[in-house]
Amino acid sequence: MSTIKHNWTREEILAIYNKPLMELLYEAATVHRENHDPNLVQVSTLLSIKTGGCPEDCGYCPQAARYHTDIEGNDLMSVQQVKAQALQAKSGGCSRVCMGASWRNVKDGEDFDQVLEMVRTINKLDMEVCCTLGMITENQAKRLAEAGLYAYNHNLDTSEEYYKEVISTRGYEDRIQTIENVRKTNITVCSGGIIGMGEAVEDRAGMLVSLSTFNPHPESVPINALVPVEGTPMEEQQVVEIWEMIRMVATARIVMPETQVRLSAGRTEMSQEGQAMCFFAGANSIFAGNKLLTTPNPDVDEDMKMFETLGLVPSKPFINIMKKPETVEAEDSQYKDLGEKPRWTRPEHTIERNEEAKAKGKATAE
Ligand code: SAM
Ligand code: DTB
Ligand code: SF4
Repeated sequence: MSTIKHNWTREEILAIYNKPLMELLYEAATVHRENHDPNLVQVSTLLSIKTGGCPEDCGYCPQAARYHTDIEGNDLMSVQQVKAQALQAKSGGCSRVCMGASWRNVKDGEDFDQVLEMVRTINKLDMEVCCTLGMITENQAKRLAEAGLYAYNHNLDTSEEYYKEVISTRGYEDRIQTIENVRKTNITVCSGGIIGMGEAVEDRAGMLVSLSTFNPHPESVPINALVPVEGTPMEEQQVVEIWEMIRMVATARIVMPETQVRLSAGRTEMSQEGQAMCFFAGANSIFAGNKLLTTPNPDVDEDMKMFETLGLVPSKPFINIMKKPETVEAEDSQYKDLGEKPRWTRPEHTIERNEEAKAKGKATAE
């Protein structure tokens, strides 16, 4: 078994990322085999339970209200709608449903109560439930855990230094605080980031330093390739080369041997041969379904054919824990709605490309 190390430095990680590719692949595949069944892949489906109209200025995101993108916004879905979609995903071989909301942070109240009910409902379908709802407090994390949440996704997105070039409305330290709040419960942590936002290789290594110095490591690390969406500040970014994705996946695998490394956004631009190299390099989970949150994803049939060609088998839910989390009904909850109004950081420095995209959005709307 590989040793689990929590004090990786940027230099060590860069040295791994920049190895000759054949050496990097061999090393990553070896670590992968020592820690995982290389033929198993965990399949999640994404469900955008509340879409668009977000107050944040994340430079990559089509759901930020200030940019003018073509997406269709939606209020919070009903529990019944969520149940129907979860059942469909289950019959398609998905073991996990990941519900995303275009919120800066969770606010106590009716909407959050409804999300808790969605968590209970999916848990009862014997599926893993994941949520990505923005920043959460310790009490909110405990309420999600009590409802039966399996994982909470909260991405660091990039290095602490480059984060300031991407988002001005929230701080890196609040992202870390949220992950620490999740860690105070038995919910597993899903945290990763995006490559292809104009960051340097040093920033990719910096993000992996932040992730791999968490103790324990996140149970799941999504590696997204930026999907450049028209109207966002990053609309003109070049799509990342597959080689960069392969290097990022392999490096994440080596520095976090036991973690599920998730080949996430950007797969529509990748060939199946390219994706196969990512699986060889240690990726062992994906998002399946024709849509991510708002942007396209490969056809489910195509993915299933790819699995067949590669001999990959979708894993059953809860194989990484002893049993599925229990769910407590709302009326039996030991945690109250505290009506919290936490003061999450608002750095509000200026990011030129975000300001330009915002001004362009305003002009188009007028
Ligand atoms: N609002 C919540 C938050 O920001 O934490 C949850 C939803 S947010 C859309 C989830 C993640 O999707 C982001 O952290 C980011 O990593 C990823 N994402 C958003 N837009 C993307 C894009 N255009 N390309 C790749 N990944 C993207
Ligand atoms: C993650 O790291 N990637 C997923 C999930 N976690 C929530 C989201 C990708 C979103 C891509 C852009 C979109 O479809 O809006
Ligand atoms: Fe909002 Fe999340 Fe998109 Fe940022 S990434 S704009 S917080 S939905």
